[in-house]
Amino acid sequence: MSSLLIHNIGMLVTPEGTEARRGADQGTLRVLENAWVYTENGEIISYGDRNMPITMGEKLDAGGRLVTPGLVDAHTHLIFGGWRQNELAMKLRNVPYLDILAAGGGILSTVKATHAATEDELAAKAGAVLDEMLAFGTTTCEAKSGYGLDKNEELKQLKVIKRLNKEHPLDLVPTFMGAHALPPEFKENREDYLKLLCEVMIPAVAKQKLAKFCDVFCETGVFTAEESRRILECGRQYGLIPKIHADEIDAIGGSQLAGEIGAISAEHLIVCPEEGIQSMAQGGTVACLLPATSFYLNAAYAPARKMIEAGVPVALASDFNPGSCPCLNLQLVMNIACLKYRLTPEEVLTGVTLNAAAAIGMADKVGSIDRMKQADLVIWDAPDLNYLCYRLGSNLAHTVIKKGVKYHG
Ligand code: IZC
Ligand code: ZN
Repeated sequence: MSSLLIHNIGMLVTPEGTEARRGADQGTLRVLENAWVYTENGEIISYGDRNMPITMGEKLDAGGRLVTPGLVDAHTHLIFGGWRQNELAMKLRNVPYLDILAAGGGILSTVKATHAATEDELAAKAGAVLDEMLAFGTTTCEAKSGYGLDKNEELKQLKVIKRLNKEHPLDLVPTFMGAHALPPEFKENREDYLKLLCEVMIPAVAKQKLAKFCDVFCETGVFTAEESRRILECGRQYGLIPKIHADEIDAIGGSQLAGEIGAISAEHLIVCPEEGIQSMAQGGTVACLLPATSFYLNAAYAPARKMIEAGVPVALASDFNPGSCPCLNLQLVMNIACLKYRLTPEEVLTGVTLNAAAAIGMADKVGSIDRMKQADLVIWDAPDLNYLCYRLGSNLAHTVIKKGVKYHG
């Protein structure tokens, strides 16, 4: 048995429970001063501010620092070949994201670079990204395919996710996103690609148990709301839980659809209309917001406050990808969520921990400091949560603990 007692915690801050927190509950945290956490075999056994257990196992002095749950990144496009730094000059000339895509660049250029890469190359590259994520305090991460757009190429990406989940300390949760763009060769026959998705790719992914979720880019020039419905319903028949990229650039019905079909989460929601918010509130959908993408696209910010007021649980994620957000730093996401969404530090912490875990079906295992959950914790170079959300641009993660094992400390 291995055990770890973290003591001399100046402030322990965490949301509580195994479900997404909405409304006023999103901003209600448990706060303990002069606290400790005791873990055994990678699980949280107990914590408190009194009656610290006497143990012969390993001890870690937190030095009076802040401790929170490990951060959960609920939305990443982790596996890809190449980068897209060549798009920066176009962005600076105000060429829109969807125009770059329509001209065969954007996602489609990453598709080419991903096809050209071997599984080993993709794993080495994404593994280095995961190392960096862990150093910034992320202990669980969702990862999408979607740069294959072809059965074997999509399976290749998902196999890399499966392999990294075994090899790397971070937990990875896989999402199939074959509906990320329409391959150019299907431009004149969209129906054939929809059939390929529903009749070939989704069944193959499900058979090999390579994904937990199915995601669609519901956007002008990509997939319509009706096409998205069809793909997500098909995925569900094969056991893949629906997720959707909705209202990122244009509101074409994605958020309404998310609530109607009971999607576990809807992502982006930059231009989410009132009806979309209501639909998500009714459908129990988590709004997974990506503030660093708004920053990077010089776009508007999702109406996060309205969502919280309407009882929609808000999660916050990086959207790490080579185009619209080449940033994996959830601390920066927390800063932007405070400053631009006007969320409180308490609401933000719930957004990057428990609600993010709920958005990827992991709220029973991670996302809070609760008994029997995984011992995923971060000791921050910060005295309290306000300080963590206030400092900008430094990595404040002091020690990152994943399943009771210490990293970067
Ligand atoms: O590669 O541009 N929005 N998909 C939808 C992305 C951004 C990733 C990309
Ligand atoms: Zn995305």
